[in-house]
Parts: sequence; C-alpha cells; structure tokens
Amino acid sequence: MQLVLRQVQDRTGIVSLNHAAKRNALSRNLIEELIGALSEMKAASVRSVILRAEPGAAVWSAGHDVTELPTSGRDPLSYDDPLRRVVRSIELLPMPVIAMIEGSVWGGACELAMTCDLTIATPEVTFAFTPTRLGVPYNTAGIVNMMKSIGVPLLKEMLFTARPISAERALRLGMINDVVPSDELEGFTGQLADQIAETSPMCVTLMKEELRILSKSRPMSAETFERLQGQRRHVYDSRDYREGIQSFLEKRRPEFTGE
Ligand code: LCV
Repeated sequence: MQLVLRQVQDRTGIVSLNHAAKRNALSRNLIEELIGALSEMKAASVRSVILRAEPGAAVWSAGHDVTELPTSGRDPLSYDDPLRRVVRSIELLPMPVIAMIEGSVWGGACELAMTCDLTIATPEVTFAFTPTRLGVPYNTAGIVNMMKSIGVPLLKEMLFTARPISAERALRLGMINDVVPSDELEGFTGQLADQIAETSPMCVTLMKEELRILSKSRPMSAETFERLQGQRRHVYDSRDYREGIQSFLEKRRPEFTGE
C-alpha cells in the first residue's frame, strides 16, 4: 500500500498522506515516500505542491511514529533522522508547498505543517506540539523552524502545556494563512495554487530561498550546529574511533579503515 499518494493537476502537484490506519504517523517509511513524492513534483516542474491528508481526515498527522523513537540513549531528532530530512526537503523544494489541513495535527507534524510555505486549515483543525508530553528533547533546528511561524509566547504555551490550540487562534496569531469551511477547502486551496502558477517561477524560487536563508540567520544556524553534531556522532560511533583508542593503549600504529 502506498503511504503517500501523488498526482499532478494542471500546474499543481497534490501529495496526500495515505496511512489513516496509523493516523498518518510520520514513520520512516511514510517519510521516505513523502520525500520521493516531493522530488517527483520537482521533476514535474509543478508551480506549487498541495500537501494534504485523505479527504475528511480526523487526523492530518499524529506526528513522529512513537514506536520508532529510539530508547537507546540516542538523539531522536538528529540531523539525519527522517523528520529532519523531510523538513529540509520542503525547505529546499524550489516551488511553494501549501499545507491543506483537515483534522488534528500532533507533535512533529506541527513542524511539518509549519515548514510548508502556506497553511490553510478548516475551523475544526487543532495543533498540539507535544515534545514535553513525551519527554522528547526537541532539536534546536526544529525550534528555530517553529519560531519562523509561531511567536515565542504562543510557542512557549504550546510547548509548556502540550495542549491543542484551535485553527481560529492559530490564524489570529499569524501562525497560519487562512481558515475556510471544509466544503470550501479544496476550491480555496486550488485557487491559491492557480494564483501562484500565474507568477514568475524564477522569482518565486529566488524569494523562497531568500526567506529560507534570512529566517535562519542566527550567529550559527541551529541546523549547522546539529549537522556537526550528527557528523561527530557518526565518528564516535565508528570502528575507527575504537581502533584509534585501542592502538594508543596497545602502543601500536592504528589501522584505520574509514568505518
Ligand atoms: C505511532 C500512532 C501514532 C503515533 N505514532 O486513534 O513533537 S514530539 O517531540 O512529541 C515528536 C517526537 C512527536 O511527534 O511525537 C508524536 C506526538 N504525537 C502524539 O502524541 C499523538 C499520538 N496519537 C494520539 O494521540 C491519537 O492516536 C490521536 C489523537 C492522534 C488519534 O486518536 P484515535 O483514537 O483516532 P488511535 O489512538 O486508536 O490510533 C490509531 C492507530 O494509530 C496509531 C495507534 O497506535 C493506533 O495503532 P493500532 O491501531 O495498531 O493500535 N498511532 C497514532 N498515533 N504518533 N502510531
């Protein structure tokens, strides 16, 4: 079964999360398919991508697949983890991604939605950003990413309480672009995509990239910090790392293999 469906309608790509049985939990497999679908849309040179769940979804996405959270003392959200990779895929896609949301949004799926360039929701939608409920040390780049769309007071409330907030409040506080009745959601979002298709693609791509870079402009971007953390962990988990120490203790030349 395909966990992510994709189609091209005129100049718009439509990518649908398709794992309702698991409430579109962001498992490694679903994310791999989502990354693949996004690159297919890029290859098809669509003007924008609509990211949605199945029509009438009660849950847009339940967030990170909790069964895949590591319990071995390893960082659950390090640079190369699936959620981090799909966030970067959306950020680096040269065309806008519009999150079209029905149902509730949980945990890392809030970041998935906020990473999209535009967010349109129905009045019934709620957003619950839940790391503190799971005791998960959310990663710094993810927090910086959320700060792009959510003011710090609201983000603190969402993080410190893990309580859902309504679409109406998210709209009022500038977290999302619009709230429309569910029977108008597809038409409204399609019109938005059509308007984007009428503008200069080169300009849209340039300004999406300018905004990506400028919105991350921190003394050292959190993402750079975590990329180095990920590289460091790769090394200190490696055989060469152990070989280096062992050869020193045995007073012999190390035999490094790059593994
Ligand atoms: C795996 C699931 C999940 C799921 N993983 O249906 O942001 S952070 O730091 O927290 C980050 C680490 C993160 O994103 O963590 C995940 C945060 N997500 C949540 O806390 C939401 C967890 N899910 C729920 O609260 C409920 O499933 C909701 C309210 C989304 C839907 O409730 P509903 O009663 O409609 P079920 O709970 O019965 O779930 C249906 C199936 O989906 C699985 C769940 O285990 C069940 O599987 P089985 O039918 O095999 O029992 N499922 C739901 N969420 N995040 N699996």
